[in-house]
Amino acid sequence: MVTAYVGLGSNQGDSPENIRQALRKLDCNPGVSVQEVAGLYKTAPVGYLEQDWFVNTVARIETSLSPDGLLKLLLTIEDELGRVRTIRWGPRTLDLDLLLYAGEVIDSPELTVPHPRMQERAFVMVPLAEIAPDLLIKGQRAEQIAKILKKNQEIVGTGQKVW
Ligand code: X6L
Ligand code: MG
Ligand code: MG
Repeated sequence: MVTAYVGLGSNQGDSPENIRQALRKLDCNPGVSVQEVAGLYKTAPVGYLEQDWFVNTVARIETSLSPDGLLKLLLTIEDELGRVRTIRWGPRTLDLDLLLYAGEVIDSPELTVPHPRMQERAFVMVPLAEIAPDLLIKGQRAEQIAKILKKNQEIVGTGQKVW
C-alpha cells in the first residue's frame, strides 16, 4: 500500500454531490481506501475564464494500484459521472487529477507526477495544505505555498465536508 493524493474539481451539475459520488466510487474499489478529504472550496476558474466557479478539494488515499492503474480508475470515474470533453480547460461535471503518488516522479506520455504546476494553483494547494500542511513540494511546505497563493487567487472555503 502507498499513499497518493487526488485533486477533485467540478463546475457542472450538483458539484458537491459529484465530488461525494466520486469519493464513494474511489473508496469502493478494492485497491483504494480514502483516508482523509479536505473541505470544499469555491474557486475562480483558471485557464479558460468564461465558465462558472469550481468546487475543488483534495483527498489522501492509500492504494495498492499502480500509478497507471490508478489513472485508469480516475478516468473511468470521470466518465461515469458524465464528463464530456469539448472545450479544452472548459466546464466539467468531474475532474480527478493524480497529484502525488508515493513520493515518486513519473514522466510518461500518459502521466506526469507530481502533477505539473500543482504548486502554482491555489485550488490544489489550499485544500492539500489543509490535510497535509507539512508535505514537501520541491522542498517547500504545502502550508507555506498555499499561504502565498491564497493572496493572489480567488478561493473561498465553504466549510462543507462531503467525507
Ligand atoms: C496560462 C495558461 C495560465 C493556462 C494558466 C491553468 C490552464 C490551469 C489550465 C493556465 C491553466 C489549468 C480547474 C480550473 C481548470 C479547477 C479551477 C487547469 C485545467 N481546472 N479552475 N481550471 N479549478 N478553479 O479544477 O487546471 S482547467
Ligand atoms: Mg484538473
Ligand atoms: Mg484532469
